[in-house]
Amino acid sequence: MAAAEKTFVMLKPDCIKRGLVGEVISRIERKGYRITNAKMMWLDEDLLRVHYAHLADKPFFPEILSYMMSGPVLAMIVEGENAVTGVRILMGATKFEEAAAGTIRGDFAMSTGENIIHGSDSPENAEAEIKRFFG
Ligand code: IDP
Ligand code: MG
Repeated sequence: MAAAEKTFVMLKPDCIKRGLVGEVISRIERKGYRITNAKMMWLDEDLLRVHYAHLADKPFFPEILSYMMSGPVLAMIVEGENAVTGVRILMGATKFEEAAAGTIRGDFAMSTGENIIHGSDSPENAEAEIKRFFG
C-alpha cells in the first residue's frame, strides 16, 4: 500500500450553518480517509488574502472574503492513500452547475461562491495549507 498522503480540508461557513458537517465528514470517512486533526476557527482577512491569493484580482474576491468570515469554518487534516486527488473527486467541480450529482458540491452547493468545502489541489499546496492553518 502506498504511503498515506495528507490533504487540507475546510468545511466552509455555509456547510456549518446548514448542518451538513456530519454528512460531509461521513462521506470522507466512508471513502476510507482518516481525519487526524480538526479545529473550529473564525478566519480573518489576513489569512484569507494569503489562502485565496490566486483569486485576489477577481471581481468576486470581496464576496469570498465576506462569505468566509460570515461564520466559523472547520479546518481538518485528512489522511489516506491519494488523499489530495481523492478528496477533490469527492468534492466535485468548483462551478456548482458543473458539479456532478453524487459529489459533495453536486449534492449540496447552492452557488459557486458558497460551495460547502475546500480541499487542497496539489500535495505542495496541501503542505503549505496545513502549515498555514495548523502551524
Ligand atoms: P476550488 O475551491 O474548487 O479549489 P478555486 O478556483 O481555488 O476553486 O476558488 C476558491 C473558491 O473561490 C471557490 O471554492 C469558491 O468559493 C470561490 N470562487 C471561485 N470561482 C468563483 C466564481 O466564479 N464566483 C464566485 N466565487 C468563486
Ligand atoms: Mg482552490
